[in-house]
Amino acid sequence: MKNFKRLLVTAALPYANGYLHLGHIAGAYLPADIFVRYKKLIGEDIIFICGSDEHGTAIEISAMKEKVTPQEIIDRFHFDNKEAFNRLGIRFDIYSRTSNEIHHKTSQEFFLNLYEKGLLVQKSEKQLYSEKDRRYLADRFVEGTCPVCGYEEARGDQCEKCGSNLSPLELKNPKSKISGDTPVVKESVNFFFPLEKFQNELQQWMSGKTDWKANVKNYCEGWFKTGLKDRAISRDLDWGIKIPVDGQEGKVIYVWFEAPIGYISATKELFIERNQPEKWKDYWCDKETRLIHFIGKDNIIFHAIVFPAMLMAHGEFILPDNVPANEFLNLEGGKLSKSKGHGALVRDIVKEFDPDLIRYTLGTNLPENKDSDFSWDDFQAKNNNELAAILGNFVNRTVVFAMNKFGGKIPARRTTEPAKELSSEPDIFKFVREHSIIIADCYENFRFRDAINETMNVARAANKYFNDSEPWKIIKTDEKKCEGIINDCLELCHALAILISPVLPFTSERILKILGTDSKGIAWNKSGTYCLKAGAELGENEILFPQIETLAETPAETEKKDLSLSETPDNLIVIDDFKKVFLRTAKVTESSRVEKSKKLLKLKVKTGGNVKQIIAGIAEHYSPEEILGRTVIIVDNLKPAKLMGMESQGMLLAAKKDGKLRIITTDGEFEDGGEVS
Ligand code: B3M
Ligand code: ZN
Repeated sequence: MKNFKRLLVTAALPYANGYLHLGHIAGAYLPADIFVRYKKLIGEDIIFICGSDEHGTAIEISAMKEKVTPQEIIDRFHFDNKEAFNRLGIRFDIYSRTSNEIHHKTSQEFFLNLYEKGLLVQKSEKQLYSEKDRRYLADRFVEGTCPVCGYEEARGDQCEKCGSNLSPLELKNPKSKISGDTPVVKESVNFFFPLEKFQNELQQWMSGKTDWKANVKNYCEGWFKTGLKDRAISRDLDWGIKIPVDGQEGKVIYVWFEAPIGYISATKELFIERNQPEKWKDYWCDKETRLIHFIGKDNIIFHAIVFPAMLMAHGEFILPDNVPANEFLNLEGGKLSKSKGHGALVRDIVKEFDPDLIRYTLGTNLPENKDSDFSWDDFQAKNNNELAAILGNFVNRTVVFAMNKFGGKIPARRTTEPAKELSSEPDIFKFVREHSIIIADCYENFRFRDAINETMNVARAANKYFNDSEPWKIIKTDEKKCEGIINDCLELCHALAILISPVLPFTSERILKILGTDSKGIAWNKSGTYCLKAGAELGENEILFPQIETLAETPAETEKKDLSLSETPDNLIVIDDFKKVFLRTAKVTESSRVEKSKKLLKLKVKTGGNVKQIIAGIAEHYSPEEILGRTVIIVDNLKPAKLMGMESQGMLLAAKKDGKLRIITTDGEFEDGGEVS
């Protein structure tokens, strides 16, 4: 790949007429933020641009519905969304707004540039006009009957019932959404951008983009196949950016023409704030700048085709180097469940969960190549089984050991001059350095899910190093050696703080604080090297990821969660961990269905002299009779849990065969109460 001098990263400008939800975050903003944070850590020159998209009919309609001005709407959502991003740790260099004067000016100059080159054509088109409202009724200002399915409340741009794309003129019985008036057809002259003219140049340019994601390329190829058509770029509206040409009163620039220009305006604004008013040109006009647009898939056409064509037409600006668009995130199988009291809105969720848990849960579920699913249960599973069990556990056990045995100070290294005796470092340091390269490669190629998994593998390896080194034993015989081990482990905490920081920036800061240091001067290539000062005081310890108890309310939900909790956590364990689990043979002495549950059976099992109650999620695979009298294997020391109000004191071992759950039985072989190891 070409070497660039600097990077310009943009994330789609959210419309300031609604609150951000998790789908938005997973589509564009989280991957962009992770990428930018990683690039900053490797020391690249990068700026990250975003802001509110504050024009368009959707905003005018919201204002009308609430009987307030569009300005009130955009102010409300601009500041709310800005705050939501902030709470999630999504750190733009600037979060601007397209209502700013600088953007109006920049867009008008852009428009004029094309106009003066004679590139914009004026065409007369039929439009709906309301005499009563004294205005043309663009897109969503009209409602009527869908010509395809007959739905009576179809919008002028789309039928929400059957999904057909429509134009206002196609609606039967059209009505103004403002007054209910029946509009008439009138001619209106609008400006068109000659997209058709740019098809060849666009196709040629895109054929060089061999590293683009397949989903983006395929989508564009579909458009090329059908053939690009010229697009109207003016609208008969009040709210928006005025057309900078005489005789255009009552018209504004189409929102999708000016919104991407917002990236340029916001960059100008950023450098005015930084007192370098000319510097924006380095980012937009120099071929040595790499421009990347992070967006969701519904915006591909505008970022990979229309805006590049506009930039080609203008001629003074660079074109995007990549447009790594994501697919959609489905929430709870497509439905946005508000019934549980948790909406999918960021503003609500950040009140309830650690922002890093949100980032991690979304990050491991990013819809990178296809739509992905997200459920509320994921929060619990990702927190308890991964963040707490692997990462939190490693940091905590290391720090607690250092607190208890070495007086809260960083103990001495295994050699006095490790730099000169690199071979004295344990193998895991090399593993960490190698992994930092693997993870970096994932980030460079927009494979964020893989990057996160590889990062967690480093935490898994760190736990294994702790276990294998057995510091709790070594301390009894060789204190010096033990100091070296704990010093290594603290360095591994430091390395992890670096490697996780693009994904878990808040946790990274917290780990560094626990280690008695901070993020000043951290860099990607420091992970897997010795960074801490022996003898320095540690900070205060804290539990990074407290356990999350089941969030369930309804029986169906309780059941679903309890079943999901019995899944194997995705982490490696060592033999000592396994030894903590007491497995025993048990005989099923009573068995019945649980009322109102399709999945649960209530069992009594005998293990030697003991009788236990187990609520098992096997009713879809076994009748109560089938299981009665069998000798099974149970987890005997499981903390009791309540399932649908009944205590369950253990768990049966089972395996899947052809999609069916089969209980592991030892019928006839063993008595009940036998220890399994
Ligand atoms: N506001 C659409 C959206 O939020 C639009 C993006 C503009 S990016 C220049 O999905
Ligand atoms: Zn329809």
